[in-house]
Amino acid sequence: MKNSLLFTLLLLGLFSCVKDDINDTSTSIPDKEARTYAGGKTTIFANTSFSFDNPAPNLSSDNLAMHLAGDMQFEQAFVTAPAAVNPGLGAQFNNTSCISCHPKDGRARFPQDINSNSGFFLRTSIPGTDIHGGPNPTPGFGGQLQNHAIYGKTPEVKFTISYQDLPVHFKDGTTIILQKPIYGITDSYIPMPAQAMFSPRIGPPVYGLGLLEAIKASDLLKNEDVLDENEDEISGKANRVWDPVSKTHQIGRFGWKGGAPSVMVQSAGAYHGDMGLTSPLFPHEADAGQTNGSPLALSTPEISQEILDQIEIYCQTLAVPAARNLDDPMVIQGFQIFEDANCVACHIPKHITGIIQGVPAISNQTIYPYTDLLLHDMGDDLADNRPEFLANGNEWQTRPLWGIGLTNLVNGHTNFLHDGRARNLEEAILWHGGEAKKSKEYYTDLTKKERTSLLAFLNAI
Ligand code: HEC
Ligand code: HEC
Ligand SMILES: [Ca+2]
Ligand SMILES: [Ca+2]
Ligand SMILES: [Ca+2]
Repeated sequence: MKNSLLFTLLLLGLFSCVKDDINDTSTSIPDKEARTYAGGKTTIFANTSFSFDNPAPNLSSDNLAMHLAGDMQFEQAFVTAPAAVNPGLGAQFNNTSCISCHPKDGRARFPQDINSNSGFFLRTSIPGTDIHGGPNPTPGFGGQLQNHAIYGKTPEVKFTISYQDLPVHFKDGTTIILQKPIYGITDSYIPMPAQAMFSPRIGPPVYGLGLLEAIKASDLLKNEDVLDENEDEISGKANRVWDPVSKTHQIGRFGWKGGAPSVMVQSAGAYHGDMGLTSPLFPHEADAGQTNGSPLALSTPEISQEILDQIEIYCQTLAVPAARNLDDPMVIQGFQIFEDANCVACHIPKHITGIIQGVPAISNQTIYPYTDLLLHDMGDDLADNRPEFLANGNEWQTRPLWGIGLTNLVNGHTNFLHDGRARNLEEAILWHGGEAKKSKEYYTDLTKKERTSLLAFLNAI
């Protein structure tokens, strides 16, 4: 009895020894603890359908009060003036509230009906630039096409869409058919200039943005390699865009081409272009080209500076969800593939934030957003062929990947990329071309199990 127990114990010991050895050879994810706290001290642990809609847990009481006020503003639906509450919508607009395009502070799904009230719209411009080097507004239409209007007014256009099949072949014989959307316009209120270019965009998630804003410009510029001097075929470039607040050029950090320098400018721009609401930052109605709207500055902007300040703090201080399952062997293998496929060249895992005056919660944080915030040529299939400041028609800004695995739980869909064309994470990878072509090919050469592991890693961060 005694002996056989000893024997069993020995066996067990041996077994666990062997098991430990297996664990040791499969590398664990380095900095696991720090990666779990993807947003530093702003991180929250909440795997629910509201994972994106939480104030950072470390906010000062002043900032929290502003955040909560901004939360309310983010949800306000605007209506035709005059009205007792939230007047001033339009005359032309794409949607009526921030939340309708950033549902639960996450991302909008690709609309079934391209002209429904959705998180989708087309930007527009003609060749050349404006006085600040930005997109040259399309005469009569400005920089964005509004496909809705208040009662009695005319939308600028309606959008059209058709699809082209793009087969992708894997080394193991699997084929996947991507659907390439081809956009157009119809029913324009005046003829569309023939040279007009269009760029499709969908509402991205809005958590963690203050942290991205707080990364020092000098740290971002260190990762630039405009002339590809290290010859890895990857040439990140920061966008430099006009900042109407400081009236200088600044690094572009927000929007799918990095076209906005700050949360403030992006948000005031959204009130203006997406909803037709004037503010101290954009005092003229967006529909300046139309005879049916007033291009004049209103004596009182439709959105006050106070609301802009609240909405800014709100978008700056939404908590980042913690990474999950980093001990799962598949996730660990996926991490290794993420490195080996050189996804990390653009989706740079780690950054350290500088200081944002008045918002200590997002200052001096070690974060894992998985982006370089730089522009990259992503190939012809993904191109919009429309420049935006330094971004050419093939370039897009590397997206942060933190929290991306919670998209389905929060938003009930998995539509990714700048216009929501990818129907799942795998398709998002398969759309990568240009500078990311090698990474894409690394992926299509993997076995099914390895591909699943990489997707498991994306779903865990
Ligand atoms: C009609 C849909 C729509 C509405 C309404 C809308 N947004 Fe957006 N939002 C977008 C799209 C599309 C983008 C990407 C823009 C681009 O690429 O230039 C975006 C980008 C952003 C970003 C930058 C996110 C990032 O990671 O780059 C912020 C911040 C933002 N919106 C805040 C707001 C706020 C605040 C409001 C309300 C005042 C609002 N949005 C209203 C569609 C919308
Ligand atoms: C050359 C730079 C580069 C490389 C390398 C790269 N990416 Fe990307 N990635 C981007 C850019 C730029 C976008 C945004 C493209 C767009 O929206 O059209 C993006 C978008 C994504 C998205 C969708 C994000 C969103 O919010 O919709 C995922 C997922 C993704 N990349 C994963 C990967 C993986 C996995 C790899 C490695 C196999 C990889 N990327 C390699 C630059 C890169
Ligand atoms: Ca208005
Ligand atoms: Ca317009
Ligand atoms: Ca390079």
